[in-house]
Amino acid sequence: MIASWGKAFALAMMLVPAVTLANAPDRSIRPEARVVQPSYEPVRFLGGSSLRPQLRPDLVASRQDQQVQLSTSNRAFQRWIDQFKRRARGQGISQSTLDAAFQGVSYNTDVISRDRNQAEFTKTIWQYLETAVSQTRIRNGREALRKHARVLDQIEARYGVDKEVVVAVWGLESAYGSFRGDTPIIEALATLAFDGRRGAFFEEQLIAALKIIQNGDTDARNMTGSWAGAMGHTQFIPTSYLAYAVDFRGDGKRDIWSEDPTDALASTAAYLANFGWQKDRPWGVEVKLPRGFNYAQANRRTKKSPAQWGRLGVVGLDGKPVPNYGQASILLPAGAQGAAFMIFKNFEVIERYNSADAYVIGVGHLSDRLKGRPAIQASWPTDDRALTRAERRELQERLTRAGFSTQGVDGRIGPNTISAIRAFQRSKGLVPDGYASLELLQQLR
Ligand SMILES: [Ca+2]
Repeated sequence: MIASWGKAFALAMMLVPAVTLANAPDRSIRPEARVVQPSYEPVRFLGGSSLRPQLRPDLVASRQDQQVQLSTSNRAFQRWIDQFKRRARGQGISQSTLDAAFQGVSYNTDVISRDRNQAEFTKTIWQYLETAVSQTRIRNGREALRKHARVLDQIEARYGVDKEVVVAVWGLESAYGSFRGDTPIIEALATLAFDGRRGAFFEEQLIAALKIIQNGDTDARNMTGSWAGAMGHTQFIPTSYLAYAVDFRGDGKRDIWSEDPTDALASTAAYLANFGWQKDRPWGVEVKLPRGFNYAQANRRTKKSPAQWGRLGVVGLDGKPVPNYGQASILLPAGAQGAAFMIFKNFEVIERYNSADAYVIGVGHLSDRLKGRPAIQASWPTDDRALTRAERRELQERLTRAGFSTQGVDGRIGPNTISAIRAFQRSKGLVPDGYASLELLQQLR
């Protein structure tokens, strides 16, 4: 989800389940945002696939071996729960909370197989946006704005976060509440904590989930969500819930699980407000770059006022300098061949929810469409496709061998790889946009 796991999960709201490319638009819980990294920041893959170890040998063995493995796991799991309960009591969870929460909990093989089988193939930004900001999602979002107009206005007034942005998050996280997840959270988190891959993270989430139950906001039976622990209409993970969820009506419960989305939407607004949302300011605007633009400046670390960018020839689609919405950088999510955006402080605020560029653009653009603003105007390089993980590794190996070191081969297109790509592009007289395209890989072959 974010550059480093510690920071990532401390700040992020949620985990993203793998969603396969075969999903029809708008039926996914949320569109897969693990887009091939096109921009100028570390890749911040949602599901952490970049840090994912290979399938364990014991789970790629024959079916029979798997069954043996799983029954062993369940016995070991029950022993782990006993030890975990001692640790939980040390953190203030009562015996009665633990007894109630762990009633009927067993090793959940479905959670593990989902955790292990995240997609190798990723989407390009335009494929992602086709689903994330589809006509259906726009239409349903406008309907949600109408249906919940009163409470959304109240939430906007209290937290100063544009209601269309709150609704856009809702639309991407759960298709406006349609897919909130029905996996029992305690069982899922306990299974993931026991499993050990990112075990410390999931144990922290499990403790947080137990605190939520102990506080009386909900009970274990109602505490459901995604297989990876994200809960409710806007998919809060337990630690984010404890830190940021709100009880909007003051009925004593922060209820993000119920059919009524009020607390979940208010919690989302509170979260975005906490990280400095600037009301009525854009996340970003589509811009035109001048001929001869210095692509090395399309970099998250390079910030200028819209007027300064205007003097360099970077203007809005109307040909005029962009209004002064504050310091901005230029983002090219598909390299020099696709749309260009001037992005502002609110881009960074949405990143606190989920820091994949594609997700932020998806939320931002969906919110624009809900405000009646136009579609993205530029065309995308649709002949291109996203590199697979194997191809990203190959790209790094070949760049490094050609004398453009990527400082390691991990299949993640982070700042070192982007710098190496730019250096290679410059050496070949190509546009140094740092974009990891298939064409670039073919040139290296
Ligand atoms: Ca409430």
